Amino acid sequence: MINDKVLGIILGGGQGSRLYPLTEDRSKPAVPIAGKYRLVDIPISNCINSNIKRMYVLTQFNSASLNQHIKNTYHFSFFSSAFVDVLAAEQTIHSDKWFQGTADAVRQSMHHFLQNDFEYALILSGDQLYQMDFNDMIKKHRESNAEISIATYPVNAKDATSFGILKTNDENTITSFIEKPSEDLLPDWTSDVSQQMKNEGRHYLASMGIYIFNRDLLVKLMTNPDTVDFGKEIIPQAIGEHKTLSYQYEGYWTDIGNIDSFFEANLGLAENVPKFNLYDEENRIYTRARILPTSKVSGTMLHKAVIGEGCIINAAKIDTCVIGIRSRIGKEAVVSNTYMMGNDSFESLEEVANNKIEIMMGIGDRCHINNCIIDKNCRIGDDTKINGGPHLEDAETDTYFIKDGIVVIKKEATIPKGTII
Ligand code: ADQ
Ligand code: ADP
Repeated sequence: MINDKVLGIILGGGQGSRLYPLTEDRSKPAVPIAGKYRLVDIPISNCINSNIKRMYVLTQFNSASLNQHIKNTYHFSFFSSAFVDVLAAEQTIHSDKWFQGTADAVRQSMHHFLQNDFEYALILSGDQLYQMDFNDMIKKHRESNAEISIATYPVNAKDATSFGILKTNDENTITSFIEKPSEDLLPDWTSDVSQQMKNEGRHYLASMGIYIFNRDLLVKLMTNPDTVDFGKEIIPQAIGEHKTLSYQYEGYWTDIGNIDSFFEANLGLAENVPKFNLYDEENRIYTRARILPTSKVSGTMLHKAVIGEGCIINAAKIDTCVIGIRSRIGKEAVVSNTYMMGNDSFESLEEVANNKIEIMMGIGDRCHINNCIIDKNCRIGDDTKINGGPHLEDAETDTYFIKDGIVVIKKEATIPKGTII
């Protein structure tokens, strides 16, 4: 019953510049992951699995594809109070500005939230891969009479500089917080973590950017328009003033806010036992049911391959890849360490002939592709060789983008036959 008291608020993304070019013409929550899902399906599914069924997704862009995805995916009973609503930054009489930061996004949308009956606001990031039952966190929040709770995760020194880092007392009350500390400050910010965490070198307690706020406190904290960000202002200012609890989480959790981590998290799904479990029937990840045919594979050596529905694959070899829905891969192609997002539609052979399409959607014959993200609806001509890796410098053209050695083929791009990258 407790979850009738909780409203989910999903921070769908600012400009999404760290995921560029995947966010070039779609909003961040709509970025496709794991071959058939979108980023926003993760926090929404976590809420549904925790029985929290009233949610807002805050986004900077009013993207048609995001609205369509949410409208077509999350149908609740006519008699239920459940909903998933997208709130895009909008001009109002009070504000003509885009969301200036995470707290500003919440502030500008507050009038929508307050139309609902709730006691706790559960604020979530939209770019993380994890499965978490929020009920336990809410229970601990209530039992300890906290006003704010922050989910926390032990990280190592290398990662600590990209997160909010905090310290707690023996009752798990947060006593201090610093947003993204520089390396030289780190020695002051270690915590007494479990032996296993120590063994893994994870001495720092990071904020997961997952917050519970008591409704009245959130309303109060949102009155100052000069505080625009949770990590930079709201949280550090609230510590000490309002009881703020650390809820330590030790399951799998990863931030997928940049190309490198996005790539790694997707390919991680191809491991023998992936850290993120898509096969847990109790905690399903929901997405749009597309009613696609099964995939067809011929003459391909498959090793660590995750393959979506509706694919037609004639490649020679696929190794450590996530191949998204409706993908087509031509004969004798070798594809490794690649996340191919798939296509929005099928192209029939008649269509190709009638429209004189020279390069079909998908990967052509005899291509060699390694260390690559291929966005949707790309056409990669026969005999193309793309070999990503640390030997490549960061670069950008009309059709591709190289970041940290990963080659990202842009959405709808056509790569001419025989191209070498
Ligand atoms: P960051 O992830 O760096 O740190 P931020 O970029 O503010 O923080 O993003 C938090 C979430 O809000 C992301 O999902 C992002 O897409 C979304 N977001 C950002 N700006 C937005 C806007 N204007 N409108 C809507 N959504 C927006 C935060 C905390 C750290 C914590 C990490 C954990 O500040 O303390 O350690 O999250 O990942
Ligand atoms: P997804 O399967 O990734 O959820 P959709 O099926 O919703 O994607 O389609 C994504 C986009 O592709 C939408 O803008 C949709 O209108 C478009 N689309 C879908 N099917 C076709 C088609 N057969 N021909 C052209 N565009 C299509």
